[in-house]
This record gives sequence, C-alpha cells and structure tokens, in this order.
Amino acid sequence: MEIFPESASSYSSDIDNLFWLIMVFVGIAFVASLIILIYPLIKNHHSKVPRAEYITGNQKKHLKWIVIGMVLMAISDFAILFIEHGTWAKTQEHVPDDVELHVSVIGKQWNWVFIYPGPDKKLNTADDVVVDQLNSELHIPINKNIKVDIKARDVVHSMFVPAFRFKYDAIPGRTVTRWFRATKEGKYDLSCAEICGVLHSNMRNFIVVESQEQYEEFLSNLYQSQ
Ligand SMILES: [Cu+2]
Repeated sequence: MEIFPESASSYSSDIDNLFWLIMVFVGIAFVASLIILIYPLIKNHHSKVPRAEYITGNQKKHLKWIVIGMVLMAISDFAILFIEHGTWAKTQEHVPDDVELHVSVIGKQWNWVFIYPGPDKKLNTADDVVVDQLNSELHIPINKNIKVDIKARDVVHSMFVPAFRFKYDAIPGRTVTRWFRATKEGKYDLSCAEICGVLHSNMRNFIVVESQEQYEEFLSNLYQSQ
C-alpha cells in the first residue's frame, strides 16, 4: 500500500522513514492513552463504584504518574531527535558543494517568481532572468543538485513540492537556502502551503525535471527571449 505522494528526490525516502518513525512513537502513545482513558471507566463503572473519589492530584502516589508520563514523553522526543539527526543534517544544514543550478524562488501575492542565473551562471548578478508568470514552470536537470534561495515579497508563503518532500516557509526579509536533487523526470507541483490571502490557491506552479540537454535548451531559449 502506497500512502505517500509520488517520490522524486534523492532524500524522499529519508523523510518518509521519519514519518514512520514518528508514527510508531505517536501510535504507541495513542493506544496507551486510550487504555488509560477507557480502563478506569470500566473498572469504576457505577454498578461497582457508586460514589466517585475526588482526587486533587497533588499526593505523591498521584504525582508519580504525572512524572512517569513526562519522562516517557521526554525520552521519546530525544529518541526521535537522535534518530532523525542524520536526515536533518543532510536536508537542512549542508547544501552540497557541487551545485548545478542556484535559483531564487520568491513567493508573492499570488504567484511564485523564479530567478535564474544569467549566462554567467551566477545568481544575484545583473544578467539574472526573472520569470514572473502565473502557473509558470521551474525547469531543472535530473540528478543534479539544485540550490534554492526561498524568499517572500509581502507575507509569509511556504514553498511546497510534495514529490521532493520539500517544504519551507518563505519569510519576508529572510533568505532560506535549501537544496534538492530530483531523481525522476516529470512535472511536479510547486504550491504554496501557507494561507496567504484570497488568491492563495492561485499559487500553483510546477517544477519540470528534464534531461541535461533539454534543460540546457530551455535555458538558451530563456536567454534568447530576454
Ligand atoms: Cu502563498
């Protein structure tokens, strides 16, 4: 049974594994809570216990259970932190050195704006190319590291590419730099995952993953259109 959306980036499965990891911890806590809730209802049914006992919860024998719960919760949190640390470092702390394309993706009311580096291959120079069209596509080559500067022009948006397991807030005044490597050719949704105004749902753009040749052809056409 496949419960996840299509998977098309080098670290999709790492993120999916984290989902299952947290699911196991939360699942155990969920079942335990239900037992703790339902068992006393049955045990203290009014046919057996006609008069309820009033518990203030500040006696030692009651406090013990609060502390046990807190400790178990803290252990779970640290276990998750410990196990996920590798994935966190890979996806968020280090951008790989060999980057094929460095782009800006800017959220605004209501569209995603893409800024490609110009023929000098460097972003934030005079020859950068701005693509600001509703539902436009960001073209990238397959199996290459893409570095993304995520920004916002007005309010908070969130750059969400489900197939890449990529989701980061775009915050005005800040540049959030992340990366991904697409592993499957195709056209994938790039939408906004933060309610950002009445036309929030217009922010449906796409990432097109294509071969190196197709990508270079796209770039040269883009440069010619300038
Ligand atoms: Cu938005």
